[in-house]
Amino acid sequence: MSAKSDILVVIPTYNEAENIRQLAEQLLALGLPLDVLIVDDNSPDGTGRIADEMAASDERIRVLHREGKLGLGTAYRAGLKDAIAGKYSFAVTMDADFSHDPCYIPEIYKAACDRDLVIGSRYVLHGGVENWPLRRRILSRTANAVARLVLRLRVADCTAGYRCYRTSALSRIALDEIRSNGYSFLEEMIYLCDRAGFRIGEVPIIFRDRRGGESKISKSEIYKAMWTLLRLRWQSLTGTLPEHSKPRKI
Ligand SMILES: Nc1nc2c(ncn2[C@@H]2O[C@H](COP(=O)(O)OP(=O)(O)OP(=O)(O)O)[C@@H](O)[C@H]2O)c(=O)[nH]1
Ligand SMILES: [Mg+2]
Repeated sequence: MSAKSDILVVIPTYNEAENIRQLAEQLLALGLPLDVLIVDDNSPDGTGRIADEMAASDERIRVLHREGKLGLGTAYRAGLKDAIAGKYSFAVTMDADFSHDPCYIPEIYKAACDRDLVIGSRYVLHGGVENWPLRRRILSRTANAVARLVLRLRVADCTAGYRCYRTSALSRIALDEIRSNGYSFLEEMIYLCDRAGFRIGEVPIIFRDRRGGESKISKSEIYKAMWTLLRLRWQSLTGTLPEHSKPRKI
């Protein structure tokens, strides 16, 4: 870890050999006080090896190797815990495939000065999605609308993975009690953050379809996300959510 870094950028990877080197280079070139943590699940395409090579030549890059594909949610959780343990002020999570353009990080970081969570948002004014097929657009819009409705969230983009968390606020979330291991981690996490009274902001981004490599999202992840929403609503109604995420008394 470099001595002065304020931000840990957490990048979960599974088969991102085509993207990871260029992404890390762009992040380091931003000129921000940031370190990069790549959480790789033993990618068969050698992403982990490329990440190791980069880590060997730049102390701002580290790699967390896991034995196999353990899911996006657990990769985020491991990265967030690392950011807390490493005493970074902020943890930024982003995809490795350039859907989340690093050029937005300075603005997200700026917005984070008076927020506990800032979302790189597709669904606020000036945000958007480019070159996604209609099917993906409809799916994403619907997933967001349902999440907002079921969880009563006012956030425009609840399923975005481009986020900046204030690590001191993260201590109010029982990370180990989050049950979603996959993509639905994003919905569960934002719900818990909202209930824990996080000051949530959104910065517009243009989301672009992945540059190289293949998608890992499957149909079962979509069903799991729906199930997660119902479970969270049920837990809320029955008062069985983790203690930390009870609504604030104002
Ligand atoms: N460590 C780890 N990373 C994962 C896993 N699943 C996905 N990822 C990474 O999480 C990020 C998001 O996954 P994507 O496949 O891009 O999912 P997506 O953006 O919904 O799908 P596309 O739009 O098709 O790219 C990428 O950086 C992936 O490499 C996993 O099981 N473990
Ligand atoms: Mg992607």
